Order: sequence, then structure tokens, then C-alpha cells
Amino acid sequence: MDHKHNDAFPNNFLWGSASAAYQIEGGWNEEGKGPSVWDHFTRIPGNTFKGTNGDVAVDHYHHYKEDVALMAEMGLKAYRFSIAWSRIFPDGNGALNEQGIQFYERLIDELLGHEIEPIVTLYHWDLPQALQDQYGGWESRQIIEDFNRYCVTLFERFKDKVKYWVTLNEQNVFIRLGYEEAKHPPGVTDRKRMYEANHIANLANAKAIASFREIVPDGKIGPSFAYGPAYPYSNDPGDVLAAENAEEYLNGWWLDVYCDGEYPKTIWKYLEQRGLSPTLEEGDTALLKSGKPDFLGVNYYQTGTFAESPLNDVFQSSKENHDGKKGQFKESGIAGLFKRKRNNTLETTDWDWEIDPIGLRIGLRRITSRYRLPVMVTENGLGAFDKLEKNNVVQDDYRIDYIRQHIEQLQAAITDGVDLIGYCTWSFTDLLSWLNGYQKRYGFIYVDRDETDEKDLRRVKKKSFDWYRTVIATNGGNL
Ligand code: BGP
Repeated sequence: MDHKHNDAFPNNFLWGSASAAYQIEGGWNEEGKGPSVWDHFTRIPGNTFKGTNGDVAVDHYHHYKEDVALMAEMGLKAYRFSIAWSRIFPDGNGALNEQGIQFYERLIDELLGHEIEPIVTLYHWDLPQALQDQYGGWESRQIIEDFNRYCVTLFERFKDKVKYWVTLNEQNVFIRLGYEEAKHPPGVTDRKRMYEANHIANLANAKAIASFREIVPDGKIGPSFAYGPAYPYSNDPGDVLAAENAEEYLNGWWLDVYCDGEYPKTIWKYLEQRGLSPTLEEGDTALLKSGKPDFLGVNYYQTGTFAESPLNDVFQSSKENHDGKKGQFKESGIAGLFKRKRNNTLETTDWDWEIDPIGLRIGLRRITSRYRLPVMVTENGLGAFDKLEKNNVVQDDYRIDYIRQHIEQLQAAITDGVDLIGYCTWSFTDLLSWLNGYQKRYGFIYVDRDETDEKDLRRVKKKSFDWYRTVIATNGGNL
């Protein structure tokens, strides 16, 4: 659809950038913090790229003032970060650690002092290890109460300072990688357990939102979903049906529950036939329906392209590209539902992620049509090898191109009628990639460290820093 003119970005548009506690903070056991499942998981040899962990990360815990000063220099309107549950409740559900909460209070005050809107993510994967040990974390309904208590503590403490909140970051990723593929903690490969844990996470999400309504009636809250819109591989109706299957199975399974409080019928039946559907207890549906979000957070990196898959299809377990050597894509899928193919119309990053700016527009439109909710893009960015040259120069023109093309599609989506409230790039500074070490960089700020050497953790502005500053200063007018 070509428009005669594009609409301008709204005046109060939240031009932002994002991070997550485990990936930037470091200070893993400081000032009373308890261990998280990631502190535990990264210590098991073979789990992460070159054994990297977040013990020090980019030491934001001690550099937060410097980092916020850089955000202010850039003119950032919003900064999305996550709170580490085990800093607040070191053992998950026992005594409050005042020092932990004070760290975030200082960070929030620093942001507000520079007129940067804080967007707080309540859960970005770093579950207190104590809850994993006590009752199996997301596999026990006890977590619904414990997560609620943790959230309510933060709502009450920060309700006058923080307007935008994100509940769970990428539930579809941490549940699938944690309980189906064993690539994230707790390292399980059991689809029945996955669907049960996922259902409990849905209930925890809804309960936290319902509590929020009572405590922060004028605030805005929603989950952030890793949305990869599904495309058919060809115009063969079998492929089109496979893409429908993928859209419902990989996306609707979460989005319908968040927005409507109900699972999609087709996938429910599919799972039920196989004994995989989750246990619905009395009151569950009412709780899910009571916890509808104000906006949907969308983390967008790529689309997926799907072809028909017969019931006797066999897939090798996919080897993932964690070292940045292009060309490791392998077909994967679910026999009888879909198989994922390379989309040969698209370029990829060095980590084989397909680059598809138009896919962002398509995704935002699907959400708008199906759920009629405002959207905030809570993550989008390019992981790349950056080179620190002499005189503190990093020429990341490829990142500028990537973000520019995605912002152009945002503007088109707004013109299409999407109610978009903000855009957070991933990420502000370079940080630890969960499974890819430090060499897969996303930031506007280079942080001088690598997998084996913490070096001086110096912050260096990349070329993209000045570019994004201009984008913000012109409210998207000058891309
Ligand atoms: C999202 C996560 C982020 C971030 C990003 C980039 O799924 O929410 O925390 O890591 O992906 O992914 P990666 O680090 O694997 O390149």
C-alpha cells in the first residue's frame, strides 16, 4: 500500500533504547543480590559461547551514571531496562533487600533527572535460583503468588515515577528455549512440561496486570512478545496453510491469551489430541481475561517462512549459529504443521537472522487488525561484529542502514493506522548476548571488552550514536 503522504511520528513518540539486567549490570552478588537461574546456568560448561556469563557484563551497576549521561547526550526520550528479581528478593519470596531496590531507585531518578522516561521490564529471564530450587520455578503455581508479590512491591514503590511497565519479556522465547530446546535454564526438553509452565506464566502475567490496575490506575502495562510474523514459502495452498499453522502455533498461542484471555482453538485441539494441552483449572480463564494489557510490546528481529510438512517429516535438531559464521541455516519444523525454510529474497546477518524491515510493518498491522491494541516496539536492532578503530572510531554504517529501514516501515505502519507509542532499539550500550558472548554487538555505544578480557570497559560512541541523536531531534524527520 503506497500512501500519498506519510503521517509524521506523534509529538510524544517515545524514541528509546533497551537493555536487560543480566546482560549489562554485572555486580552479580553485590549488595545482597541472590543468584539467578542464569548465574547458575552459565557456570555449567558448554551452555554459553566461550563460557561467557554476566558476572561483570558491561558493569552498568557501577557505570549507570555515565551510561545515563550518554543517553541524555543522545536525547533519548525513553530507556527500557529490567529489574533483577533476585536483587529485590534474593531468595525469590522471602525478605526484601532494600539495597537492591535502592539501586533501581537511583537509576530511575537519574533518568527522570534527564527527562528520560523509564520503561521497566519486570522479568527479563533472570528468575531467582532459589525459586527454581524450592519448587521448580515456572512449573509450580506458587510462582503466580510470588511473582505478584514482587511486582506489587515495585508498583507501590515506583508508581509515582514509572508510567510504562513490561511484564514478561519474550515468554515465547524463555519458555520454548527453557523447556523444549534446553538452550536456556532450566535446560528441559519436554513439550508437556513446556505447555504447563507456559500456562502458569500466562496466569502470572495476568495476575500482575490485574494488580497493576488497582495500584497504578494511570499507568500502562503489557508483555513484550518476540513476534516473528509467518510467511508462506510459495503460493501453493499447502504452504499457505503451513504459514497459517505457524502463525497460530508460534504467535497466536501467546498473543490470543494476552489480548483475549483464550487460546486459539485450532492449536488447542492439535495439542489436546496429542496429550500436550495445559491443565486448565477453575478460575483460570477468568484470571486470564482480567489481565488484559494496555499495549502490546513487540520485539522484532525477523519473519519466518514456512512450507508444508507431511506427518512423516524428520528434522535434525537444529544447530544454531552462535559464532557469527554465516550459512548455518538448517530446516526445522513440526511434522504435520510446518517446516521453516530460508527466505531467499532476504539478506541475513552474520548470525543468519533474516533482515526484513517490511516484516515489521506486516507484524504491526496484523496485531492492529486482530487485537486493536496500541503497540510499543520494545526491541529491534542489528547484532554485528564492530571494529574499534584508532582514535575511538566505530563506523557502523550497516547498523544505521538497518535501523533507518525499520524506522521507515514504522512510519508507514503509523500511516496505515497502527497506534504506535514508541520504538526501543536493542540496545543502548553493547552488552552480553545470552548465548553469543560479547562479539555480537548491538549498541550505539561500544564497550571495550571481549569474551576473555574485561579490559577497561571504556564507553565509545559509534557512528550510529550521532545518527540516532538526529533522528530523535527531528522526531523521525531526518533519517
Ligand atoms: C531478544 C532478547 C534480548 C536480546 C535480543 C538479541 O530475544 O529479549 O535480551 O538478547 O533478543 O538476541 P541475541 O542476544 O541472541 O542476539
